[in-house]
Amino acid sequence: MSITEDVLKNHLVSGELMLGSEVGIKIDQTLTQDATGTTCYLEFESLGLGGVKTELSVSYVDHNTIQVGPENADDHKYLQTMASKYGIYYSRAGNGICHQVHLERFAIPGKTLLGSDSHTSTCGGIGMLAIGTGGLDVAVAMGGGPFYLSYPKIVNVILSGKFENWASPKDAALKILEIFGTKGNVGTILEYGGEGVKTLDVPSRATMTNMGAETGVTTSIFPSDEVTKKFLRAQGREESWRELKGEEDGDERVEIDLGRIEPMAACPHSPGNVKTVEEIEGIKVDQVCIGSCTNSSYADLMKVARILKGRSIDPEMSLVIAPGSRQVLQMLAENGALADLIGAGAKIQEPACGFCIGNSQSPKEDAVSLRTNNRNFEGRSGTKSAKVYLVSPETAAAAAITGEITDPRNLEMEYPNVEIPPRFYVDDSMIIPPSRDPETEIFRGKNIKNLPKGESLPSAMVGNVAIKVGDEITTDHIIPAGQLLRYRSNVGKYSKYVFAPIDETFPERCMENRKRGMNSVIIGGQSYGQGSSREHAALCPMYLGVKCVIAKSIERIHRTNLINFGILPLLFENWTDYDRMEQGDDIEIPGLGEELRGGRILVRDLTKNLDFEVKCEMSERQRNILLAGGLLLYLGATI
Ligand code: MIC
Ligand code: SF4
Repeated sequence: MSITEDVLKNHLVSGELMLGSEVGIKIDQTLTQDATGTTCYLEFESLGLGGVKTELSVSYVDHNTIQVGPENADDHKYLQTMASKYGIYYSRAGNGICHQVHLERFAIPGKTLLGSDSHTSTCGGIGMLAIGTGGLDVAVAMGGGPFYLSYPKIVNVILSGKFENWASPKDAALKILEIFGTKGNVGTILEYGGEGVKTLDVPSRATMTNMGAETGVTTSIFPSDEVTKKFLRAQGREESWRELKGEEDGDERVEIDLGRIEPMAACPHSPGNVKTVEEIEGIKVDQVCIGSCTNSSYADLMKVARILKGRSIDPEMSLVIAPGSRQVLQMLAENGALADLIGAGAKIQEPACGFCIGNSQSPKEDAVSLRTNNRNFEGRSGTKSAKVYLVSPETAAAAAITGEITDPRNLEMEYPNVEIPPRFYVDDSMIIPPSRDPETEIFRGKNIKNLPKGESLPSAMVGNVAIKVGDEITTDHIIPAGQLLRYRSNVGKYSKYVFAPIDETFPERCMENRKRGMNSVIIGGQSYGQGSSREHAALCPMYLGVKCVIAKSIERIHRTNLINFGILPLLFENWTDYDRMEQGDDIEIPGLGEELRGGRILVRDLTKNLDFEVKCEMSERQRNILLAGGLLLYLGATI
């Protein structure tokens, strides 16, 4: 059996272990972060589920820590009181990025983890089946409900050899992106194996499973071996270790020789736009940002500190460093590496998502910014004209010194090899255990508004195409984060920004459609909804009256979010129908009852006088959710 099959089998609640069939699995642990958390906990409350029923649930505060105005801090207080009352651990702002902290302090090989963040897959590095999804699915799992997924295709990624100096796990993650691309991988799990695995410590493995999210796979998982045991021991958690090894007999196989990996970069504006650093050397760089849940571990930042020690950054450079956790920052402070970073001219940020989500450190107009994070979608940095390249910490540090994209092999210094310490600095005092006191009063700031209510699906529908977009539209296009993150708890206000980076007039058109008694429809290209797990990319369109998305393909998490909020996800059977449709077309879907069962339904473009079929393959459960008007109504929530 493969590791994936083993873990799925041990957690199976419903369904058959057969490629493509919908299986329900028991969730052992959940995590939320504050930007998706407030909505998730509002949903949890509306479901009236009482306390959490998982083995462990943690609420992290790591995204909205800028706190300009009271909204963020009010949300934190809401999260803290919710956590205390319902049995959830609360990791305070300043304790670090959810994925990094979870890996350090809570992740357990062989267990399942569901998180309201797409990079929950990070804990796959320790051998967890760790899956990112929308907040509503996490709310249900916290209440003890199963999580449903399509039984995955398993791709064995067999690693051999070991990295040459200056090649790193980030470069391997980018190699994976070069091989798999950012689309067409829905319903797949990457399972790592081979002799090369032994050469990678747990944080290195986690960098690779983290960025697996960018390929669109369900998750990625590593075996749990002696290296895993060593990491857990160093975290003072050896008792959580268990061995996990698989048969390496999945549905497909890809072989990678780590010894042949070179320094790589994802060029603007997609993580899939991969080149070798050598190919782009010499481009002038204005900003370097080191951190994020991909590359902010102790070893990552120690390497950077060793490269920068005794040197100064380029005079025109802005260098920003955000450690992944308080553990990392504390260790850098204690061993003096922090002084080396500061001495070289780095701006040290708190351990949080920070620049990665674009809520701070936006570069200047037209800047070239080199970052160690995982996404470089246009405008995500907060500066639309900026060109963001994703690189390893080593390549980032090299550019900070030279002021241009530099292959770190050309630095003419000895490679700063950093081993996992025998003992990490452990202090969990920023993680508050729950009181489970039912009398706890929940704090609700003025910015927390009630969740919008869905509507049940009509048996036939008329609608208007409010927007037609191209391929690879990300959730950052659908509902941007950055400065707008403060409105995550206020759907009415946040909805004014749906599709803002593409077309600011979209919400107005939806409102006009509503006045005409029309539903709104979105037409999408390939890989619609890639990127984040933010359910606001479905919730806000629902609020505006969007009832249906017809696309060439839709990414996994976003598709689930659409269904959870009662929006029909339909796929073009014939892609030429996409070409024929236009924004402004009125459409009719004459049959939405029994027809949904057949896997195909008829769409009529009334403006173009065109009839065509679309695919609507879904499980009976998903169909019932849609008919009910979304998962909350299906589960009888009080909204
Ligand atoms: C991201 O990296 O885009 C985020 C912000 O972490 C999101 C979650 C969110 O939008 O709050 C994610 O990856 O799911
Ligand atoms: Fe935070 Fe960036 Fe990781 Fe998302 S990708 S969880 S914003 S650090």
